[in-house]
Amino acid sequence: MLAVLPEVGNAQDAVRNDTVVAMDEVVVRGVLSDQTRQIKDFYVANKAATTEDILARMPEVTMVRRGSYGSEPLLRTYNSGQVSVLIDGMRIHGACTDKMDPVTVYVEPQNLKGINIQTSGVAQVGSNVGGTVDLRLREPVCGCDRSVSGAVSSGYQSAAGYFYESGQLSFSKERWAVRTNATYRKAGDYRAGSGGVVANSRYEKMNAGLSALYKLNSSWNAKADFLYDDGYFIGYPALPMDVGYAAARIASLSLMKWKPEARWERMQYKVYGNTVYHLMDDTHRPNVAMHMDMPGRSTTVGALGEATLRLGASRQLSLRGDVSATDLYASMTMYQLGQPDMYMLTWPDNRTIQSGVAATYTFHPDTLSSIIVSTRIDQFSSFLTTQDARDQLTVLQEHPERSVNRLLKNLSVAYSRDLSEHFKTTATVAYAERMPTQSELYGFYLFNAFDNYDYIGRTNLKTENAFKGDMSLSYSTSGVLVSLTAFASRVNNYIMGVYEPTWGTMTIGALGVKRYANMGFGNMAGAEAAFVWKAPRATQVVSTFRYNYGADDKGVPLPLINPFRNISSVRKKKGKWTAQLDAEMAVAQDRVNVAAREVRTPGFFKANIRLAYATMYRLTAFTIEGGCENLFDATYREHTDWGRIYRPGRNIYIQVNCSF
Ligand SMILES: [Cu+2]
Repeated sequence: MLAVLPEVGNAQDAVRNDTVVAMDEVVVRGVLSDQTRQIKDFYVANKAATTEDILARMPEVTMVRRGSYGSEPLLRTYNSGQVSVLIDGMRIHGACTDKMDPVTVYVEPQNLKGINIQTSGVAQVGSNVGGTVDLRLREPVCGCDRSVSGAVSSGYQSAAGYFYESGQLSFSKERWAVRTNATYRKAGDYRAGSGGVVANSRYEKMNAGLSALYKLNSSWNAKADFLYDDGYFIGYPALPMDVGYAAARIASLSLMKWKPEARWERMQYKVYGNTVYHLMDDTHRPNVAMHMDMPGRSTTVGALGEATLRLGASRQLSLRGDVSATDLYASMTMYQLGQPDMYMLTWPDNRTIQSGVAATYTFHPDTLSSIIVSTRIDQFSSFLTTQDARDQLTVLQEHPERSVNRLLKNLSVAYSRDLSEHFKTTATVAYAERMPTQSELYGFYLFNAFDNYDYIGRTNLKTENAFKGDMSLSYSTSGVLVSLTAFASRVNNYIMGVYEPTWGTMTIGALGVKRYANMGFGNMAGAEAAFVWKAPRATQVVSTFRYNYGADDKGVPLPLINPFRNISSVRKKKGKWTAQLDAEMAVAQDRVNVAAREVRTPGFFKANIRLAYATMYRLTAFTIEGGCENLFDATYREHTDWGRIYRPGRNIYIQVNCSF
């Protein structure tokens, strides 16, 4: 909702209330492009920020934290099964049954062109009830002044003894361009606010990307992308296990057309494949009753086509078609002294085949207003692929051999109107459906450390659907942007774990077994506001607010809903110096879900101070930045942090960047 920034050729995003955070020198169009840069500085607080740090500052995003790395992004009040996270429009599925590897860990800010968040209306890229996070990959650029350019960064942070190193190198010719980058992060166990060290919170990872572009003619480009990500040890203090090794390989080939004056203005065809491997590790934990091996793998292949058709000065049609197939598997082997090893499939081998078509029609009934009608239909088919998997699920379910087929229907209408030169309003109504997740369908004794229950899937779940509405009002001048959005939705056939008192647990210490079932409905509502001010004397002010509310059909609060929260930044530039002061606060969350064993979270206040110095020597730019996060060493946690583990305390950082 924050910045309403149409990307080139993507005008419907402008009205649909979406956020596009531009990561760098992105070509943006529209009256708010000035505010973009301010907002970009606000989101990317320091150069070592991870993709999840950037997401955490966006008002519509809630991060579920289980360790220092691998936080799971949720949108507004929706849980992860209700939200789609994509990389450049590609589907990719984590390989961890415990959600340790949200897709956002595989993309570094260095790989990113922008983050596209869609919260209202129907997502063109996939059926879901909660919205979409699409991580747009950066593209190499042809015809640059300098044929070779690059950057190196190095940094240190005190709270976790953390090192950050990254490098980027680009080649640019008239017809072709190549971009490569690599990032290495290594953090020790961090120190919490005015307290001790949080054991098993360290991590180490390596990410690399290669992207090559070839100009076929004046309007068509061919592009190849490859992303490589390896995590060697990633600690999850809120979970009983850590990650020993995690690997993702993501590849795609695209053909893209961009011809502004043509009838078929924009086209893209893409084929892609990705695989994620995940291996959990309990060897660093003391007093483990029974050691376990828990590997998982996901493999996805897919293809997509997109086109934007200009139907005259005021009408436009965007079309998308996509297909994908995802194979998932995860198992658990338990080693108990003096007894035979016990092996079971936690995600019995399964395949999900998806195909969908989407269309968005934009038109302007008059010069002041626009209407966008979006629709998407998806066909899903999930089934078990091995006899072992079918044999295992026979224990629980009546017809494990049958495939689960669902036809998902989505429709939204958005109306937007300029009320005056500076005021603009948008209203959206939508109906959306989603496919149950593979854990909800096939999960077999998946231990959930949040409520301490083992979870079991069910293949005859009904399709979850939502009626959604939102309204926003924005005021913008050359120096000020104020926006306010309010939203409400009802989710029917809400999928949740329900306690099965007669079933025995598998995990030692688990309180019982819950099985996924459709509840009646959930009611959700909330509001977000943003204030951006280009103040005199090179000073900028950005402040964002959000409030979320969720309750089930009996009025019981839904779990993992953050309370009222505000983040504000003041930034001032003088000559080569930039100084920034951040304040983050949240009120206490008293609305908790007792069945999910949630407890009250106290409110907190946190301040950060940042200083940067930038200079040029010949053609090389140097930046030194430093600062102190959590200046007053506050002991705090957010409501969606698992395990009541406190966040890092005072953290002094320094970062040196050099680009040529
Ligand atoms: Cu895991």
